[in-house]
Amino acid sequence: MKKVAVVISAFNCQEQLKQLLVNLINIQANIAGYEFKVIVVDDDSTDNTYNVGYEAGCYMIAFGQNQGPGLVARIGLIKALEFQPDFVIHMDGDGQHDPTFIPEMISLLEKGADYVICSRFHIDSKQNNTPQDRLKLNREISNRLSLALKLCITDARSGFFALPSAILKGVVDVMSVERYGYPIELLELIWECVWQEGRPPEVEEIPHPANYHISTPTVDYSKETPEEKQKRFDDAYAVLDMLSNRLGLTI
Ligand SMILES: Nc1nc2c(ncn2[C@@H]2O[C@H](COP(=O)(O)OP(=O)(O)OP(=O)(O)O)[C@@H](O)[C@H]2O)c(=O)[nH]1
Ligand SMILES: [Mg+2]
Repeated sequence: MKKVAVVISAFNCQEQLKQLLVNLINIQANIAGYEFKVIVVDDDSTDNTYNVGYEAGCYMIAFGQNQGPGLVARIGLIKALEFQPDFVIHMDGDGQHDPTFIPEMISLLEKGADYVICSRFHIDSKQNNTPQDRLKLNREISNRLSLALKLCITDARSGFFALPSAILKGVVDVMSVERYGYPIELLELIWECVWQEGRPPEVEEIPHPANYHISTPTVDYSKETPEEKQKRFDDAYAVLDMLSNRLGLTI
């Protein structure tokens, strides 16, 4: 039986996480031949997020203080490898990501993909209240990265992705982005890691709805302040700058 580790980054999203875990159990029951391990990384939530994961039987990681999205994801990915899975999937616990895409992700990995992204900005992705600033940010970041790396990516910031453990092992120790934008660095690290094997990376995207109609106690896109929006922009462009310096390229 093959093993899949699912890492869920969670921050103050008790209701969304509860529903996600119910949906995940149904999906697991319908995929034969895979054993799942679900790891929830709780970024010091002040609501019942920890207990929701614990009571559903997830492996729980918690901290005494808030770490930020990039660090939380990396800690979860490192822990996932300890369970010796064949594949690792990361998703957000805030309700933006739909686990019914997991079988398709696994199927693409089985066919040899090095990285599978559920893209919220694919031409076929349904937009649900997507703020204009997110469309602009993701379009620009994804276009610039695609040009520099000769890839065809529409959502370089997606936190819903899957990869083989063998690839993750080669990159997880050097992931350095602690805040937003960590998937941009992860994609570049995978690209480098695979090219070092002497072959072009196989990156696949699955169109996934852009769910910006959700709201949690900490995420409500309709009430987001200009400062909160700016944080996403600043973090993403800081990652592009760092990668440009690292690669000696203009991204
Ligand atoms: N907002 C926030 N999310 C966190 C934090 N730590 C972990 N997370 C998790 O990080 C995930 C991604 O956060 P989002 O704010 O949705 O960021 P994003 O998906 O990269 O970008 P958008 O959805 O376009 O805003 C969420 O599921 C959170 O549970 C934190 O300190 N703040
Ligand atoms: Mg999100």
